[in-house]
Amino acid sequence: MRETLEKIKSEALLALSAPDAQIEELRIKYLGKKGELTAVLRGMGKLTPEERPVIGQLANDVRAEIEAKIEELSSAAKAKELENKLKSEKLDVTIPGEKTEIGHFHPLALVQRQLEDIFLGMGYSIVDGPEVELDYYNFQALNIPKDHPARDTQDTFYITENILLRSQTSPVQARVMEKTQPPIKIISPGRVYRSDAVDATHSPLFHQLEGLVIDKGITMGDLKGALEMFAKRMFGESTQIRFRPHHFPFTEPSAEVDVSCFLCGGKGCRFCKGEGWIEILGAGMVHPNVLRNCGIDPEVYSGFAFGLGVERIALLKYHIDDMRLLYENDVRFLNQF
Ligand code: 2NL
Repeated sequence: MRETLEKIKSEALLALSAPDAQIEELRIKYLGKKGELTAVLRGMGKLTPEERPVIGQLANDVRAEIEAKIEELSSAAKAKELENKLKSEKLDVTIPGEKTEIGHFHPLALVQRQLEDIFLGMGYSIVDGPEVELDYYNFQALNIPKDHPARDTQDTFYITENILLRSQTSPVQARVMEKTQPPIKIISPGRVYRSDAVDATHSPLFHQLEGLVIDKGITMGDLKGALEMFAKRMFGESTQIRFRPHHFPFTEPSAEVDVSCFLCGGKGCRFCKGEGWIEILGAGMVHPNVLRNCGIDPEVYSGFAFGLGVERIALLKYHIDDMRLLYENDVRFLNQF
């Protein structure tokens, strides 16, 4: 029996030291329940009482030695496996990252936000309203009845006879006046629509920002002060403004407002076409009919209103000569902002 044990030991150790040794298979072969060593231990009953502890001790020693060898081999294999994994999955933190393109605001959005910031800073609130609007709020409430010639210059898209795409953002303000008594101090930026053919300065969809201030004792002086402050914040502290008489159905008196050219300072250059002045908006004192239509007593309250085209301001600010560039979404153009 002693010889059998020695033989198992030397055979097992030899098999385990082969470079391609299948460790798990060998463990089962020598140490498993049906393995060779177990078979020897089963035969221990036939030994004499003197032999039994000696052989038992030897069998345990053989098992321990084989187990130690297996343990040594499998931890070496595990270490090797880890080393391979670390090598093949190595992360090189010095490789330059892949660039992710991050979007940014469209030039029109940039200008609209700048305009909003200026008026927010002057105490105005921003209001929103529907783009699909009733003829009543878009025209009638604003002193433009069904047969008025201003309907031609503001021709828009009709959904039905009385529902249309708003041609200005004033209907938003008419709705506010109808619901709230003064003081009112609001701006309404947003999309507006006109039935215009596309060219360098026209588009059937564009953006407006209108302002409305109503309170007791509001005068043309307040309008001039507000627009002068706006012009200086938008175009620079040295900017001056000029009012030219005009006509709008919803204001009386009405004016078109120019700013001194922010490139030549008013001397006249190619940018302002030698004029020294650049038109930027329309304005006036809110017509008493408009106040009355919206439930505000013109004997008690007065107010001013103004409206500007966001595209026009963007073209001026960025020296863009064709409005279509703002809508084509060519990234070569957009990336410049
Ligand atoms: C322009 C300039 C303007 C207004 C818009 C307005 C709004 C209300 C009452 C009175 Cl609720 N007026 N907005 C006033 C003057 C000019 O826009 O060129 N529009 C065609």
